[in-house]
Amino acid sequence: LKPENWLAPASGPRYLQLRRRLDQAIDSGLLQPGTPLPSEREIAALADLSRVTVRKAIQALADDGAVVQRHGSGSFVASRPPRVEQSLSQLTSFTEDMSRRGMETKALWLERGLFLPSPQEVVALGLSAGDSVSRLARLRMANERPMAIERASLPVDVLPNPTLVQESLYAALDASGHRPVRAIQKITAINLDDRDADLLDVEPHTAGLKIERTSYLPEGRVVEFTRSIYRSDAYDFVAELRLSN
Ligand code: 16G
Repeated sequence: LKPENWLAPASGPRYLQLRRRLDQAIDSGLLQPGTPLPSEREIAALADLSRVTVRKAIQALADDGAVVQRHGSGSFVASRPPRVEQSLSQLTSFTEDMSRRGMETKALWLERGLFLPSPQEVVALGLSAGDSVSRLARLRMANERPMAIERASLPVDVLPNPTLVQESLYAALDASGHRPVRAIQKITAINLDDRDADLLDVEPHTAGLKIERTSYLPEGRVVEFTRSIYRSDAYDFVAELRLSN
């Protein structure tokens, strides 16, 4: 472990700078899960910081779960849950994706019912004056870990009773013969606001992935307009590209 790899200058309080550097060293694999951190004394000497500052940085990493402190034997890089590799070429549901990986899904409902549509929903779903909209907002979890916040809007005739959706929206749409067959998805990088960061159990202002999915029925009508926020530390989105001729 060469100090020049992880002790570049930065701004802010010194213990936070050090914490960020160590975090980056962990993220990049320079410090591997399960391996010990250098001792407080070594880090203090390498980084030219006081031991109090180093202790504060390590404590902050421990509070985040990035390192584990073992009494008498120092601090170790915590093991991280594996990232999910999600294909962008298949129109699947969260429940299907997670169960295929043998992961347990859970939903925490944030909103579920019929509402007056926002102008954005009117446009996205092609609603007429006076139409209501069926809304489902959920925090989605896999193996007890929050993965994404999803806010789905659907035309009422497609989903007249959102409160009847148990866990999987697509299972409900399957059952009523409204399963989408095509979707357009847009991914945008964002910084999480305090509320979403709290729900996803990450630091405020962490990077997140905003994903908008508009799904269509075979006859071309929009069946779903969903705005999701996915954890950027939990997902890799993968698409297969082919040479077009
Ligand atoms: C996925 C979709 C979401 C869809 C949901 C249905 C993305 C970004 N979003 O999470 O649009 O509503 O699956 O899942 O992939 P469910 O059937 O488990 O409710």
